[in-house]
Amino acid sequence: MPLFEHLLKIKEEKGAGFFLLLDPDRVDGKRLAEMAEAAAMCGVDAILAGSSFVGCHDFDARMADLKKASTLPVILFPGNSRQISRHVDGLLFLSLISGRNPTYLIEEQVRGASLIKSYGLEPIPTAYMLIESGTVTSVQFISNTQPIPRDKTDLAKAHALAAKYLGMKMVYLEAGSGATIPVPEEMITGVADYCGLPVIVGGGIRRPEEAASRVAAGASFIVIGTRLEYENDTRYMRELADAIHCSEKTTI
Ligand code: 1GP
Repeated sequence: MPLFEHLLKIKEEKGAGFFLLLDPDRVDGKRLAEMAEAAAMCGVDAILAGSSFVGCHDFDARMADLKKASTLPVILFPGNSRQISRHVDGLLFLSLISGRNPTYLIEEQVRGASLIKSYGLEPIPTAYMLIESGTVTSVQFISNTQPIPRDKTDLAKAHALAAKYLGMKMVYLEAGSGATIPVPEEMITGVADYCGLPVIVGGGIRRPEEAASRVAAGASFIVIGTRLEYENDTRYMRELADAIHCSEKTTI
């Protein structure tokens, strides 16, 4: 089954999906494999791999090891065109549409497209929107773009609708890795209802209640990285999975 269809099925069957973000720049190889194995037993639905805008030198080999250790789909979440590996199930083909920096709107995509084709990877066109979260995040600093203010739901809605009309398949509302405060529920509801695309929400989500309230607000997928990165806390991973899968949606 194509990756995007598989993700839609998860959303349909469980209400929402849980993506564990693993960043090979921040987690060593042994730990990546351990976490990938644990994830499958703890209710995680897919692994997102990548994210740092820097990129480690042996990225491809790290992805191969990660894929070998995982029974879950491994989805690339590339920070740039150098973070493309053949050893994955597909990728979020991101465009940073909240910003006005052509490098992350289209240039990196042009650089990576032919490699994606030659590897036969499934790209999922995804509108990546950075949302203000209390501090300057790495994405904001490296991309040199302004996040959408957290109280400007209308602006987020307009960006998401434009993305839909451009043919994008998903929206990613990103507060930034390690964000002080996650994306507000009101914005998630506004965007999900208005554009009707599946909404991925990530950045600064640490507690099961925070994940559950984002699902209740209309998120289709929750991304959690930092909170699970440094400890081998499988019980907590399971609690987060339960919160994401059991939440009642209040909107869509
Ligand atoms: C970052 O949305 C992801 O790109 C996850 O953020 O590391 O804060 O969980 P955290």
